[in-house]
Amino acid sequence: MMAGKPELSLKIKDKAAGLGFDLCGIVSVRPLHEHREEIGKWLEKGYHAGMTYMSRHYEKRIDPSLLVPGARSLIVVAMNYYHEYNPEDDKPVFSKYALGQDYHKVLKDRLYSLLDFIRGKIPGTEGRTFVDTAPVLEKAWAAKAGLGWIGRNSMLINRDKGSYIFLGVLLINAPLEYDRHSLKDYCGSCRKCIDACPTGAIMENRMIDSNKCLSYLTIENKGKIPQEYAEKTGNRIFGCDICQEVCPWNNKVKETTIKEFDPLPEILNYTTEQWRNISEEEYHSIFKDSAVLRAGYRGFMRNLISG
Ligand code: B12
Ligand code: SF4
Ligand code: SF4
Repeated sequence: MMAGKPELSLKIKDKAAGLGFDLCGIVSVRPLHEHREEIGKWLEKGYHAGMTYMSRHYEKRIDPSLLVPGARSLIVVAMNYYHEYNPEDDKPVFSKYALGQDYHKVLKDRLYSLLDFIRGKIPGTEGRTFVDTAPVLEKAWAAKAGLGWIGRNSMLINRDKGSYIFLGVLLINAPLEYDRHSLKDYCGSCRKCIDACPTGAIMENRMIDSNKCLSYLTIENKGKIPQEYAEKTGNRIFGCDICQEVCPWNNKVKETTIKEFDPLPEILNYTTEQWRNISEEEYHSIFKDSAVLRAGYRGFMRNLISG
């Protein structure tokens, strides 16, 4: 007998937990008209910097049913990637999300398993998985699904898990029982992230000016890093975690148990000098399964000499 909707939603959440996801929420699909104006302004003002792909598929970003015809339910998951990582002075700093294997694949593989599980319960279910790269407002959906709130640093933060969590979305054409949450903000009067950001990239509306953000400048940006920002990178060579490091909600978070996120030995052991001497071939071999490939060899080398 097919499970009823509330029972099925619970089973999906259990399955998600069994697959290694720390959080899972389910909401019904609808256009996010309330974010239309803000996204428009963000793009108009050029806060997406050189990420031209951000300005494409504007309508799809607002309305996920344009991504999966007949989409009814949106399942949002989060996975902890936190590792204690305090490299010594002679080593460069990678942001924590890039210490292990590429999260896109790690999350997507598990989301496909979740989709298979749902198909076993509701035969014929059509669905798509999204992790990072598609026009889906992952943080806004995660907040709506009750996974946390959007902090002043623009990150989705959960009271137990903090913000070192990846987000992923599974969009399906079957109806489910949905979570209902009131949206609460737990930043209070804190402004630590805004004060700590070395480049002033965090705006008052909880959005980021990518032109100033060291994460953008060291990863997505293909050109030179403007001198005024290059000076602020210090020995950070791939991404930036400063606005998460200072956040009190990350003080007590536990390390991830996902094996694929174990730091690469080279990241833990190579000195800045050693990194400066790697060939393009070595770069591709070390980072073959890593998100660090996103910077490209030239970008990676540029980051090593900036600062
Ligand atoms: C573009 C992008 C970037 C850009 C721009 C950052 C930004 N904040 O927009 C750059 C390159 C700078 C970047 C950096 C980083 N990123 Co990034 N990035 C994205 C991406 C692909 C799109 C985000 C986006 O649409 N931005 C455009 C603006 C318009 O949207 P927005 O900030 O999401 O704002 C909306 C919400 O905040 C919402 N909102 C605002 N207030 C409120 C209030 C309420 C109540 C609600 C419901 C909603 C809401 O409305 C806004 C739109 O109107 C997402 C993946 C995805 N597809 O969503 C990952 C994503 C946001 N990034 C992620 C990560 C890990 C990072 C870094 C930590 C990486 C690093 N260590 O270097 C940094 C963090 C920088 C920071 N403080 O935000 C994770 C964040 C996980 C989390 N816990 O939040 C995501 C979700 C990827 C993933 N799948 O896990 N990123
Ligand atoms: S990631 Fe770094 S540069 Fe970007 S907003 Fe946070 S602290 Fe500022
Ligand atoms: S540092 Fe403070 S203001 Fe910033 S996100 Fe964390 S709690 Fe919110």
